[in-house]
Amino acid sequence: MTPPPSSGLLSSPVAEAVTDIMITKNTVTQKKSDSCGCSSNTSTASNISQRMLDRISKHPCYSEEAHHHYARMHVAVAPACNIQCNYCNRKYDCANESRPGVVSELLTPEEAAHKVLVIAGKIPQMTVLGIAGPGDPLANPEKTFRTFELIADKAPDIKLCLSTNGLMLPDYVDRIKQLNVDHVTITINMVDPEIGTKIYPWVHYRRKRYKGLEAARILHERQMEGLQALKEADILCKVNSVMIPGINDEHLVEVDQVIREKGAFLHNIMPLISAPEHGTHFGLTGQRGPNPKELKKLQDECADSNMKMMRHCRQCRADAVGLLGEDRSQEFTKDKFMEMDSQYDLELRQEVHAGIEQFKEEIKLAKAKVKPSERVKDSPKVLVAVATKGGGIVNQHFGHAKEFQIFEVDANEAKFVGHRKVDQYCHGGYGEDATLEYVIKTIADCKAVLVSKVGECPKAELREAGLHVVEAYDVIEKVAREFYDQHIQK
Ligand code: CLF
Ligand code: SF4
Repeated sequence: MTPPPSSGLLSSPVAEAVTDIMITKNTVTQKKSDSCGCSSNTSTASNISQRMLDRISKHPCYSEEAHHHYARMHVAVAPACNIQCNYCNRKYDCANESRPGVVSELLTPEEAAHKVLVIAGKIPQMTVLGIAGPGDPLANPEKTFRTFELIADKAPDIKLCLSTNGLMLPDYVDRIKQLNVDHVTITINMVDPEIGTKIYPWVHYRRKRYKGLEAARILHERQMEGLQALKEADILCKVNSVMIPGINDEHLVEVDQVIREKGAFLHNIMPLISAPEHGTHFGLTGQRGPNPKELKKLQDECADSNMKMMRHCRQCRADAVGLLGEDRSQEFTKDKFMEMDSQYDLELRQEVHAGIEQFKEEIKLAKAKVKPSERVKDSPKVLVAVATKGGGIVNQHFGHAKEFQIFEVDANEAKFVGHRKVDQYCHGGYGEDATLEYVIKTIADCKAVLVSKVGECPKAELREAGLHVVEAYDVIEKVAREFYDQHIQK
């Protein structure tokens, strides 16, 4: 059982709204679900202007803070692609912005617009609509732009977002600007076409197929041109890079420098996921992906030069719905959402957003309370694993977690640095030993696991593996910092 909320903050309805919001007429009621959902501190970085903060504060990908509270959705309207990446099998969704091996249901722009309106009503904290596949959105410009037009017309408060491989981007920046799409992601894996030849076997450009160095050079030049054009148009640009050990891992430090110089706002380095069963070139040739340690090391290296490094990406599906880290897409398959009526209600959405903003302020205050008055120098850093359904709260049972958020804690702060996916350990009263073993292995480099509740048996095993077990229902940073002061500092 979840302990009763102990403060005003935790009993805030919005705190509980994260995974489960039910709308009744003009009222929002929330129920707590029994089952369990840069440096990436982009939104808190002191070098970000207020205007910029306003642009990203409700975008769960561009702001690490926002991703605890606001949701995004994708619509799969763009099937075609114009390049081949060695980590992609075109039977599946675009792997530049999606988890490999997933197939999304293709929609027409009209179906997509209906789906957005349905979900905007049912999940009012959904603030961003992204088009990220299943192919490349700009290889399908008419479908992509028609979808944006329909949504902008009917749901003006929803931010529009686009992800592309960049090949056709320079041709469409004006149109993107015109449609008020304020966030564009380009996947850039290299700034050296020689390295590009190991990632891209061909590109299809202006009705001609190019291979080898020529192909990689065209893609590189178009990506740089697109990046520049976005900057000139004042459109926020995030760059995704897939980290491929032995191919571009060391090179990504240079990519990071180049894209920052050219005005990218945020860099998201994602691990290559390559499994032979996905049938990709890399999967079939045994190219491995990085482990979490290697990924963090590279992200830290790039973050040294600039704070804006995204670490909370979940490599979502082309039809993803919900908070990052939770997948509600199966609640809204085509056969289901086509039967649902749109309940889009701008006023109600604004009310929910105001509640979330108020809740965020309360979290900020709770964090400030555990911040030392003076910065402690050379304080050792430790990792802790957190079970959370969102909202910035430790609020999930150990056995219900499908991922753990990883925070790096020292005497000054607790900083989100990543997440680790796991299989859910508890299945209605029983837990599998093999799953527990796997979960413990996944978070073995952490000093503690912070959960709302855990059974005696897993608790004993976690302790035996050297992890402290902290049971709490409170703001993540507060619980993490208090743990640090009690067990590490002393
Ligand atoms: Fe979608 Fe991408 Fe927009 Fe986000 S996802 S189009 S910027 S709304 Fe986000 Fe998903 Fe990572 Fe993409 S977590 S894969 S970064
Ligand atoms: Fe696949 Fe996306 Fe690459 Fe196209 S751009 S080949 S869809 S990963």
